[in-house]
Amino acid sequence: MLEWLGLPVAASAHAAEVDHIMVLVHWLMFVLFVGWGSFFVYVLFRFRSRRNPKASYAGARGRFASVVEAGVLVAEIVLLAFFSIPFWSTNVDARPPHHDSIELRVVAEQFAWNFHYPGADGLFGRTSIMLVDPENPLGLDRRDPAAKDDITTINQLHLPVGRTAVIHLSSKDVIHSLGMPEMRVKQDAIPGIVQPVWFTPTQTGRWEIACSQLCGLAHYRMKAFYTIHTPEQFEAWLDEELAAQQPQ
Ligand SMILES: [Cu+2]
Repeated sequence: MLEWLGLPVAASAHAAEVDHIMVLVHWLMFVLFVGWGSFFVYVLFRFRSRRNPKASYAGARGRFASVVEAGVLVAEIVLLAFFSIPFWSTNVDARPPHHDSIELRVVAEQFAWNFHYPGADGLFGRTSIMLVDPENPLGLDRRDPAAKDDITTINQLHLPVGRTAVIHLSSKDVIHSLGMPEMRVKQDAIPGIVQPVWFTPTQTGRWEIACSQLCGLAHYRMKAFYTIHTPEQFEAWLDEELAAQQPQ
């Protein structure tokens, strides 16, 4: 079934578990589709007007229908209680320990993705809406000491492989959605809310981030690229960006 779904490469630690749940859901849907489809064809034949000129007002008799419905209900409860809810509590609710993760801010806007890395001090510099301009879409205050080593990028996200990335996701204007199919990550970015999202990339590569929420006329071109580097490549990239972005 997994091959039939044609999913993109699974490149994060929790991806296999998401795929497993998707496979189970698709099996259930497949069984329901075949079941309902054959029942529909049977009913067309069995209750054709030639043999049944007068409608039956009594409806179905027997317990078969209720047994099947109870079966579907049990399958759905099993999927929720034994797969989805445990997955959610271990991968979404349980926040990873702070010390070995890499934290960054992602701020969506019509129609671009802004990325903000805290730099070596681990502190995000002050941002202010008053400082937002086309050159400084995040409104980062470079006079703030914590902002000295901050790195900002537009539509280019870089992360190291094997380290948990914790993204603080927000939006400047309307609801957008951070879609990273290869990481099996999708999270709405909502104005006024900072939503944490985390995942651990397990493969290096370069893929696309798509805005997954219809957010305006140019929604279709609100895309960014994300690169998963080896740790050495990532450090080299950080150094290079820091040197390039130092205030003159
Ligand atoms: Cu968008």
